[in-house]
Amino acid sequence: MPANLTPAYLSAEKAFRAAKTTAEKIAALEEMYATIPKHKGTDKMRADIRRRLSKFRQAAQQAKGKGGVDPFHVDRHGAGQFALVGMPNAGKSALVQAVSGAHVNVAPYPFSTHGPVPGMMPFEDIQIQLIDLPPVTDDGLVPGMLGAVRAADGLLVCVDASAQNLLEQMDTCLAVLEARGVVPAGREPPEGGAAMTMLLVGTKIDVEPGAENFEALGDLRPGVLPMLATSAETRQGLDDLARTCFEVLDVVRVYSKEPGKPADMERPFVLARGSTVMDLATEVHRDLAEHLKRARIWGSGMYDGQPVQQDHVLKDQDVIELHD
Ligand SMILES: Nc1nc2c(ncn2[C@@H]2O[C@H](COP(=O)(O)OP(=O)(O)OP(=O)(O)O)[C@@H](O)[C@H]2O)c(=O)[nH]1
Ligand SMILES: [Mg+2]
Repeated sequence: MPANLTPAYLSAEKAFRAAKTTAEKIAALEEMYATIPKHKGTDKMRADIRRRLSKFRQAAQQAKGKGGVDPFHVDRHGAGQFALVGMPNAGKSALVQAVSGAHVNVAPYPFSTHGPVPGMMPFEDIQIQLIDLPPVTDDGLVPGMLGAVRAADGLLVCVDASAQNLLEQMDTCLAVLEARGVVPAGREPPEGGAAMTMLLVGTKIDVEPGAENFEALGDLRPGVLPMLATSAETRQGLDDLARTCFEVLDVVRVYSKEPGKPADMERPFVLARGSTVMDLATEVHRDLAEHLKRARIWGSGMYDGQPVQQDHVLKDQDVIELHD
């Protein structure tokens, strides 16, 4: 056994031995994997942790099929899902409340959020789901939280811009994520990890000198993550936040139209950028996709009602008339 195992690793291993439920075992193994020193001498141990993790994850998946519950699971709604990650008191809950009106627990003391709380953030004619989460600390994540983080389409890394330790907040969040295999998009994730879209959200810029601090952070670490300055109090930056979330989701809104009827402009279909007329038909109705004969488009760069092929790539806010 290599002699250089850290106290954090040993305590995770102890937690694993004490774990009773599969979820506890998974959480402990994730923690062991995050804290084990990474060098040749631990190759075998790391492979063993990965093997046990996949075994327990499989068991959890099967249990879920039989009606077991994951306390961190949130049903997906809307065009995409962003999870909020930040240190205690960063203003995560206040932000979710301000943009969505969700009933989250906003409190002047840290560790006020214990489980995931979803809220819907409107953007023009669609909604984007935000998930308020318990805080990240130097010790890591609440057991089970990593699953909610990885299930999201993107992360809002929240830092209290009005606090002195702004840089440390960001570094801690990114380090805790990276230790668990989650790195910002554009970087190579470790084996079994994931590269995720992340935005750095500065909160409380209404509190002096929050706005200034946040700008200074941008100068200090240029280009680490796209940055957005916000205030739940004055609502500064909240529209920008919604727009930016929409943009990084990389989706298009498409309105379907039945022949001879006006388009349904109330409820767009939301499809991944690059989707085609056929993808839309499949989304509208499987039968329609099977019997699709013709399609016409009203949209950018086309004349109104121009016929389009099934493999035509859709743009945001196109209107498509489908004929079966
Ligand atoms: N002035 C001002 N205060 C804010 C703002 N956002 C949050 N706060 C305050 O900061 C404190 C913490 O906010 P929360 O939203 O509960 O923080 P949190 O990140 O959810 O905290 P945990 O759940 O403990 O991780 C509360 O007293 C909020 O009222 C803001 O934009 N402006
Ligand atoms: Mg909270």
